[in-house]
Amino acid sequence: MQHIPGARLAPRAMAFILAGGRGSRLRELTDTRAKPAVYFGGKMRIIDFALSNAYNSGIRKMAVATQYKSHSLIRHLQRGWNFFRAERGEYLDIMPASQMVSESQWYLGTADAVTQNIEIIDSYKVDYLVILAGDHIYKMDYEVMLRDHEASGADVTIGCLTVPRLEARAFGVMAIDATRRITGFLEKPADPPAMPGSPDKALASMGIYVFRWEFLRALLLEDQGREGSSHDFGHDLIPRIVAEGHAQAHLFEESCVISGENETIYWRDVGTLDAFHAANIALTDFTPELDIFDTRWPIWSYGEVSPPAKFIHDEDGRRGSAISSMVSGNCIISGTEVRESLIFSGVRTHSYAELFQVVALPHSVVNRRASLSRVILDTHVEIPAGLVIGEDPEEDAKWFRVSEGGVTLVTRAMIARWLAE
Ligand code: ADQ
Ligand code: ADP
Repeated sequence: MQHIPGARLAPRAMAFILAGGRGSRLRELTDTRAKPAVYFGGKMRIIDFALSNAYNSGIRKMAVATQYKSHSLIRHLQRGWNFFRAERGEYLDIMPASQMVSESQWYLGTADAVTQNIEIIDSYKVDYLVILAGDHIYKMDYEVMLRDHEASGADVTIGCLTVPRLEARAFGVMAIDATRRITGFLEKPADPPAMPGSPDKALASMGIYVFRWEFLRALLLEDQGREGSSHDFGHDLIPRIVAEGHAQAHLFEESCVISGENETIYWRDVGTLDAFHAANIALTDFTPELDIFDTRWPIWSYGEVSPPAKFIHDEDGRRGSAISSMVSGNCIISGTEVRESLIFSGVRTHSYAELFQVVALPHSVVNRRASLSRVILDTHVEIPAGLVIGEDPEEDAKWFRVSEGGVTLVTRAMIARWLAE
């Protein structure tokens, strides 16, 4: 396609969202659903952030590669992301592993998830592929990154951000020169190299890659036949481009969307129970670092049609209240004191119950006189009357999942075991 200088690049790009990984550090929260399908922020799921970023950036062709426990994720995409119109050139394709290639049932690695769908991507006639992970919380304008890619003429442009050096063990870590060309790349190094002049910091890959499709296509076909390759971007393709071609770093601060008054550069991998709990509860702060009320960069999701949240006195006149909290629709808070908590839709709480820093996922129920502190309730969990969680971690750990940071996750299966004893 002829390129007009200054014209937007996002309409010529496809976003390919990798949503097949398990996210095992979220423990039982990902027993029944993939990490991108895990709920976040009162109404959304984690994948809504990557999809909304792509949509708000002007990208109208998207593919979501699914694999591990994909039912909940696929159902969410079908309900919430069904507004794309093929006649306007808009597509959102769900690409389960693997209907296309006969020899392997599953996607072998992240690059293989793209390779197995080459023909579908070809059919959309796009010039760029923006590869994203479906499991991070952030707001970013990929148009800025696409322009950066075009300007440098690199083979690949990698989104990156500065992280504490020791945390970088979980990431691809890179060294760059003054022109931001990547001169070294190590996938999940045990001893991450520091940034020059900042011994405690490292430059980490966000797992966001921009390629020209023609270039990536050839690279994938070459990698497919390569012996010893795990067909993974971080392990195989990126190190090879850094060594043999031109890989360029794109700094997150260049394209991070900051529109709320108190917003800062915000990116979270809510990959552990502690990180998940903290990031959700932080939304109830007086001035949260992440503004989900931002209408200039809305986070699209599936919103069910439901009655508003209701707060009621019980028959003894005890007030149902929620302070420094967020409460979704279809909730009934009856005679319960809720503080610093995030309550998803369809939750019911009853008299004399107390909730402090609770993340209550949809349709969970808290019965009378239960007291919960720093707890995550999975969907449809029913907390029995009088149960106290969060006061005695040793006792809690006998039945529930207590994290390193002292957050307790409660699932339906755990309550069933507790009731059976
Ligand atoms: P990881 O965080 O380890 O490293 P990885 O397991 O490669 O991420 O998963 C990336 C994304 O792909 C996730 O969204 C995951 O759900 C999905 N995924 C994993 N396996 C898949 C498969 N077989 N099919 C489809 N989807 C799959 C990567 C990079 C690092 C970088 C971090 C940033 O390798 O260099 O620093 O992401 O988080
Ligand atoms: P969601 O994550 O979409 O809210 P649920 O929490 O209700 O969905 O369930 C998560 C996943 O587990 C879904 O794919 C659902 O179909 C599946 N699931 C729910 N309950 C059961 C069950 N009792 N046995 C098997 N699978 C279940």
